[in-house]
Amino acid sequence: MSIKIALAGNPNSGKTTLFNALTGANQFVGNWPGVTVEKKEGRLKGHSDVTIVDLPGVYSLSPYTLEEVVARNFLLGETPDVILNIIDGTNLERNLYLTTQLMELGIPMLLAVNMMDIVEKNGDSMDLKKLSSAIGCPVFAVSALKGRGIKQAAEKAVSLAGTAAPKPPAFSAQTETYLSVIKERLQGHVPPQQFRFYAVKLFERDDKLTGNLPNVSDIITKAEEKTKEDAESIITNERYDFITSVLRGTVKKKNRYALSVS
Ligand code: BGO
Repeated sequence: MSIKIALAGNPNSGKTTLFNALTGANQFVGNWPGVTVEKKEGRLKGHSDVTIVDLPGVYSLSPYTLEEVVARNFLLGETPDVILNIIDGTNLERNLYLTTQLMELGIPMLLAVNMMDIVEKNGDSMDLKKLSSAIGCPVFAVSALKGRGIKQAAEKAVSLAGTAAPKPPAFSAQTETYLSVIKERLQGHVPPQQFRFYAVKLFERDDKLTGNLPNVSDIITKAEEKTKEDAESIITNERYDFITSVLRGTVKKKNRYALSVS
């Protein structure tokens, strides 16, 4: 059985370094269908049946850049077996924003927290067990540059194929109520494992993806009137609230005056 692993992460998270270390010379370069964005695939060293697809580096899965559209079309249309999400350990808060969206795709996933050599050099520490249980997927400390932890992370990624996907991030009860009404309307329109992703996208008025899906403007209007915020901001705030709760007690910075998260 062949396994496809999607490598996803922010620009500058170390994605290229990790991809090169995991695949070595076994790489094929092309273009994503219909666009001039470079597509790189490679065979995982020691596994002739495992392909790693290097997604464009993105901060979000919104419809605003070509890279984001390419990344999400692949994740939704090709449904890889596993997502290997690389995040920069020196900037967890910003990097986890993409993670909250990857968690909604219904695909097994793991996190590789990269740049751990810098984190350690700075004297900072993080409780990866806590991070793993808060996110609901395996977490590995790695240094792509030094080759530390990457083999273990890749082997774990292979073993996750066919297992359960993480639960999506929990939003406030009010927002969850809106999303569950939208999910009801999505029955029969998209695969069940993608209900959550599409429900959020419909709520955000992301019509690049949702043009032919049921109308939910009544729910959006209700939510916006109640919160006095636009729907897209409601979701962004929910994501940052989730990230704040995930990071609480997870990260210890040596210089407490530089603390962004405690
Ligand atoms: C330069 N540790 C450290 N210390 N650095 C890392 C690690 C790690 O674990 N992983 C990656 N880097 P990309 P994207 C650079 O290129 O893989 C470094 O965008 C430089 N270049 O070496 O390209 C990596 O694919 C000059 O750094 O990321 C690279 O996700 C001076 O992080 C950068 C200093 O990695 C981005 C760094 C000319």
